[in-house]
Amino acid sequence: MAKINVIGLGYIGLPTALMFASHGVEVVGTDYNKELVDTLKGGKTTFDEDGLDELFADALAKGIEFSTDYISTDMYIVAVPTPYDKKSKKIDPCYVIAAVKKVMEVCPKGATVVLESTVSPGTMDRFVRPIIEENGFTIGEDINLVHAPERIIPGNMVYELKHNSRTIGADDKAIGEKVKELYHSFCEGDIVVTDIRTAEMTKVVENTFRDINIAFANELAKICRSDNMDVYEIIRIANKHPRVNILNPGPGVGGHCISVDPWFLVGDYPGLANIILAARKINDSMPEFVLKRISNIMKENKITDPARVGIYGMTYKENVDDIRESPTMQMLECMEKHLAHGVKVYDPYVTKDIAENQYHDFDAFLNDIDILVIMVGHDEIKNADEKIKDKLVLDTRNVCKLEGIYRL
Ligand code: SAJ
Repeated sequence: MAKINVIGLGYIGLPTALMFASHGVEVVGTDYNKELVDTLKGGKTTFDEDGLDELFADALAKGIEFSTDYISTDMYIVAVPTPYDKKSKKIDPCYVIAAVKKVMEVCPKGATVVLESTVSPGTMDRFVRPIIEENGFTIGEDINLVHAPERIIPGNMVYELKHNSRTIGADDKAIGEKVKELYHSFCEGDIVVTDIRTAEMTKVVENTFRDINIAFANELAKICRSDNMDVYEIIRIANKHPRVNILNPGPGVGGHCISVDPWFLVGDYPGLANIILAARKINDSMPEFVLKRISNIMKENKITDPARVGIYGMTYKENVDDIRESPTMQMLECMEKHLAHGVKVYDPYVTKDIAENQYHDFDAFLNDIDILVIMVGHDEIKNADEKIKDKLVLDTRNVCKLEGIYRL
């Protein structure tokens, strides 16, 4: 079997590298972050995820290596971040470009470069192919190019890596089939081989579909709030229809995927991506909507001191430790602008001090507040009714079973 060099050991690259290694593929995982590589070499994983530690132990036993160097081999899997430029709304391919340039410095002729990172349609043509050609390689002869976008969901990554179906985009079907076989070393799902542009677009479409559907739920929440209707009861009943499946309203859409990828389409297809843009705006407006709810609840209960308000949950969703683009962090920023200083913050998954007035103990946090705002439905809060029953609760995730509390 091929020896592969996985570039980028973050939320996607690390589990993917471990999964390959634990299924008998020789793997070197590379990341430019020395501290991260040293942690992995020291036998520790770098984030929390169900089953990750067990997978790590297995991969270590099978001989996975970690390095800050790129190695010379015939298969590269690139899994680096792909943010968007906030002004142009287009993809910022700087990490992809840097990684592919580094691969070009060490790769032999005949190597296959697989990009796993989510990219806007056309990124491979516009940014990746020119780098390969500038290095004197002919694509299809000297270097094979593949796009194999990941589909795993944080919180259930290890399971989904194994069981999800996947897409592989390749110029050459035979190369696509070869890469498909490699992924089948661990992936039990169906693997579809197509062309690169289709694979790029399909991945972005999947996340955009979810963003639009969440935006619909969030818009319903706003409509229902404005006219005193119970959005949760309405969704619960509507979803009994065989062709209706409305998602959950919430305090906003965070994470590095769903809140980012739809912007690629808005940036590249202005004037065409209209529903997509509207959905992004609705989801981005939710942290401020929650802030207004808090302000009204404070007025209603004659509480004037923001320091009596406690924000529960800083991560972008439940039972993960990832705070990227999180609604809570956006709401805290918004509070800063409105000079609402002093709110208390707590998240059982965030152990580093990253916000003012952040607590690391649930009981101490509860002790110092009157209003509890649930921004993330971690398991801890789902099972805390007894502890929080004397507080004024605003539950933006509909996870609390107490009666008479405030909801979105
Ligand atoms: N959210 C809601 N209401 C819902 C569902 C989600 O408000 O009903 C919020 C979450 O709280 C979170 C955000 O949306 O803030 C996104 O969370 P998510 O669980 O929907 O998705 P991600 O970002 O963790 O992972 C997504 C997945 N894509 C799809 O489901 C189409 C995953 O399969 C992708 O691999 C991942 O993006 C990615 O890396 O692209």
